[in-house]
Amino acid sequence: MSTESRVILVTGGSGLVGQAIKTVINEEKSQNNENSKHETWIFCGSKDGDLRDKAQTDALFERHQPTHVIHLAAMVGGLFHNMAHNLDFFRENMAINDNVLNASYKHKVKKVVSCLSTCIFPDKTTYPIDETMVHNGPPHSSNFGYSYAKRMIDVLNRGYHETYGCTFTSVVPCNVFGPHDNFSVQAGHVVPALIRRMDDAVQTGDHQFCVLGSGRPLRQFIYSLDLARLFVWVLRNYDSVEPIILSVDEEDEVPISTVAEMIKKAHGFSGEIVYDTTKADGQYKKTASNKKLRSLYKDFKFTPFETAIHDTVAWYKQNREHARL
Ligand code: NAP
Ligand code: GFB
Repeated sequence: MSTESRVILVTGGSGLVGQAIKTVINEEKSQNNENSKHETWIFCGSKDGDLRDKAQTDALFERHQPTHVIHLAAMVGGLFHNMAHNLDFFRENMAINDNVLNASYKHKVKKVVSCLSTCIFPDKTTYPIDETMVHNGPPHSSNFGYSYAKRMIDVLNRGYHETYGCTFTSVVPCNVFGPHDNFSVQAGHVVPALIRRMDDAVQTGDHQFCVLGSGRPLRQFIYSLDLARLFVWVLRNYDSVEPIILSVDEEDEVPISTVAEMIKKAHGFSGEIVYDTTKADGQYKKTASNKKLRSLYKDFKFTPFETAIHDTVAWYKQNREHARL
């Protein structure tokens, strides 16, 4: 780890992953961690500049003069939000990504770490999925807009590296959840949506709780604070343009029904869980290999899924009034 002073701009810093990185960095600073002594961290949200707009993006970079960028800003949502807004997901994320990477190049940013997702891989594929498979076929139809926009980050990274030698890379998280998530019933991902809807059910004394879809699809889930620690590690230690998957192990994949049962247990909900199979399941599975990560960061310990669910439910109950709904 070098000791030159760094200014790290985190786009999307007000969101689920950005706030987790902020928590991790604050922990490091309180422990007087050697690494963070030379680092100034700036966490931005859309109020600091709408990154769909080129001039506002350039102004943000002019204002902060970052040496490094963690690029999280994006239009983000769960399955149902993607299905309803594929064009917006494509156009907004294409604009944001092109503006942020072009501003990074123009302001001579030494390194950019952007964010893909395991849901952007080809729908028809062999398993486990690995980093070489990003462009090997069309993504699942439910989120083709978001998926193609995210894949273009990888294309832009390779273009800026080939043309200008930029160190622009990307990480590929599996499904993320944790404090500061988007708990919107319509737009949120499955974990925050179930947490919020089951909390409502407890509050109203319902005896039945409806999970959308069959509950059979399989997902790998990473706790936002674990992802944050891995993101900071990538920023400080990983310099390849090739994407790197940041996911729990393949065998930690769980069906949605198990997620619902865990959230039920964390809420102490005594009612019955039923499944509305008239609603979409989305991708059945997107099992990703974390072998590359494990080969580079051998002793990383993931938070046990049940603990992470319990802590996220507790956070939501304590922050219900000002959580994103
Ligand atoms: P999030 O909670 O929805 O946060 C999105 C962030 O992007 C917010 O800070 C938001 O700012 C910002 N943003 C959105 N549109 C913007 C715009 N036009 N200009 C400037 N900022 C804008 O999302 P997240 O879950 O933290 O996702 C962070 C990254 O992880 C994204 O790139 C996402 O694709 C990726 N990812 C997420 C998951 C997951 O399961 N959540 C899985 C894989 C990858 P405001 O708060 O001001 O709106
Ligand atoms: O997190 P999620 O919305 O998105 O999970 P994906 C959807 C799965 O959870 C489907 C079930 O199988 C749904 O049927 N589910 C059950 C629910 N109840 C609910 C509920 O109340 N809300 C939601 N949202 N789902 C996304 C991609 O796929 O993965 C995005 O579309 C993004 O682009 C994200 O990348 C990480 O995991 O299916």
